[in-house]
Amino acid sequence: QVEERTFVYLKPNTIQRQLVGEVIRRFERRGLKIVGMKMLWMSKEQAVELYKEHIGKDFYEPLIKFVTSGPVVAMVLEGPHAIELVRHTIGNTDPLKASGGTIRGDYAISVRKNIVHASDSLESATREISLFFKAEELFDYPLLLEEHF
Ligand code: YYY
Ligand code: MG
Repeated sequence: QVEERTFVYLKPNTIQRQLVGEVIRRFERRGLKIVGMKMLWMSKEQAVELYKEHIGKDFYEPLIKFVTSGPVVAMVLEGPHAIELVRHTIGNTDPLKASGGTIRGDYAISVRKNIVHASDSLESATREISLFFKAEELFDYPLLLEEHF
């Protein structure tokens, strides 16, 4: 089992739509461990750094404006193959392509406001976690139910 950590944040519309509990519940039900979590209002600088791979694309400016438009809930999730597992759990970027049963497939109607972000590789997970969390904000603890998953 490859234990991994991945970066996830619930986008501003998820807080506005009061879906925070719904979304976190799905990650918990999957068996993922929350090792860090906080509410924050992303600065323009943080958003630009997070989405630097998309600079210049047509959706880039509205994306930066949207993700800095209100508070978000950021977390680090841990588990076996957490990076890929979380990407499967959230579903396709485009809600039109996201299957029912995935978070985006069940709650999103627009690509930009697609509820949640998750790292897409080990490299991006490492980079994104360190962008938003200090080492002392992440916690190592046993999940007592781990043996049952
Ligand atoms: O990693 P993921 O969030 O699934 O998609 P990316 O291709 O990295 O795009 C980041 C972000 O940009 C996406 O969650 C919504 C927004 N976006 C958009 O508004 N329009 C697109 N055509 C593609 C992406
Ligand atoms: Mg991405």
